[in-house]
Amino acid sequence: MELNVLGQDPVPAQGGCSAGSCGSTDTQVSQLPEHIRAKVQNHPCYSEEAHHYFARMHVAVAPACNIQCHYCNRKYDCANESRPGVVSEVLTPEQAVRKVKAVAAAIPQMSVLGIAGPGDPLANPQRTFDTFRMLSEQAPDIKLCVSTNGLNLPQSVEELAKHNIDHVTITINCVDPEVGAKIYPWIYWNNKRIRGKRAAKILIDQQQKGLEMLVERGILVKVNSVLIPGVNDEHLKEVSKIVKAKGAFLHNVMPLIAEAEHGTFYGVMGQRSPDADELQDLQDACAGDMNMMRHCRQCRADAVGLLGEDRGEEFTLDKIEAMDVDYEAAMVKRAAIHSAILEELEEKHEKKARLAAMSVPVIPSAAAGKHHRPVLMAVATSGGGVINQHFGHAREFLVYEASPAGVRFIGHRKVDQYCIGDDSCGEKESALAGSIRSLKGCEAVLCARIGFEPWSDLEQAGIQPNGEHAMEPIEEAVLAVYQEMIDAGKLDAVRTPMRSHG
Ligand code: CLF
Ligand code: SF4
Repeated sequence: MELNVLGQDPVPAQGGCSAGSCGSTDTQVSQLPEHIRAKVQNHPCYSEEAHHYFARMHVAVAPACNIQCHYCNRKYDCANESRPGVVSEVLTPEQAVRKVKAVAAAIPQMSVLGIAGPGDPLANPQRTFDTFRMLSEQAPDIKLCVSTNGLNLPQSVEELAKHNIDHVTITINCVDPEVGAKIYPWIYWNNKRIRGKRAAKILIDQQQKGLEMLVERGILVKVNSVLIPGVNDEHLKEVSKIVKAKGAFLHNVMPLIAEAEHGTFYGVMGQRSPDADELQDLQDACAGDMNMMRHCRQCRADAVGLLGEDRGEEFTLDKIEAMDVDYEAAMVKRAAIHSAILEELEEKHEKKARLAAMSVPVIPSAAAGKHHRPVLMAVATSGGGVINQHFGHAREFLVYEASPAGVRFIGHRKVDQYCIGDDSCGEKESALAGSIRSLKGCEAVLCARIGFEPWSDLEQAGIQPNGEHAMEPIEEAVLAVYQEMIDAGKLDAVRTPMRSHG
């Protein structure tokens, strides 16, 4: 059977165009200098567009950590890059390499291998760099990526460069030791435990020095920041300015997840997490200064697959042992699939550029000088940049904002999958209610199909279900629905300025 660009069986189109012919807004990537574009165009975290097509995987080879964060409990994965409350199985470097080759052969759109825990990768230099060294020798077509708290970064830059690691994430929650002392109770530095503001200052200095050294070497740096309401929320705007000025490529502000049952300091003390609006407001406020990542899924330290999906269960050690991997053949197939995806994206960029050159308004009424309020819409997709998922099968929805200025990606909302295709789900009703709650603020939900029951519940909640754009590119479908809402007179004309599109 012929595979589509995602290496999946093709899904019959229902009146739309082929997978990936258009996708999410990402004009920035197409405008980057060639050498940077080559680094980000197939990295699912560094390009919002790429995350619809390319997959990443993590290997959990780094158990130790050299600092303590108030949002972390060492029983779980490093919360600087991962969702707290998740425990990943630690692998040896040899097991990790076997796993990467097995996954890369089975999931041809896998483009990046990251080490992000379960502790801090650079606090486990031997295990981390052994893994990178073997991979660069045995799987040279895979991009290597690492995420760190930054304490050991300056002394690791040389080694990172040696292994051709082009992408480094540093978690920077503050640039002021006063703020830092409220986030980090201690660090372990030069064989001593150091506490309070002194500890925070050392950590901040190391992070900033590491950032400068990486930028100097042309390594792309993403900065992660955990948004902790009342602790660093206002302060993160300054963090964003400073890291941008020093050359960071991307800023990823992630919401604090603090649950008492995780046993973290913040969880136990009742520190609250930000809601979706607070997160978006801060991302918008920072966006004036730099590119913001809004599609982070706070993955596990052993995550496998497209962002938002986790196929780790298919690649447990016993299953990998039983797999017969011909990596040379897999590389050939992967190269063909990757270039097919990139060709499609290139066509999409060219089409967008042509329309922009013709000054065609995205919404015709905008040309007539009419203003309409922006609308949030949720989309069910399993990848490929198209609307291709059944409402009841979605574990998350992507949220887009449509306005006369166009469509922009806002973020994602996780939901409990309420329909598993049979009658075994006794929790169906409450899970559906949970899904509807998580779509708060959205006025429409676009999916490939939807049943009668959720349809009427969504309508009652003021969210219009729409299954008419199945297999269509997301952005085009969102714009079409927005236009339909305008035509139906559902959007009041407003004279207030639009929210800025940073
Ligand atoms: Fe992994 Fe991180 Fe590399 Fe991506 S994840 S090490 S940069 S390959 Fe991505 Fe996952 Fe968010 Fe991380 S969605 S948690 S940002
Ligand atoms: Fe936990 Fe990661 Fe912080 Fe270490 S750096 S304490 S593993 S969240």
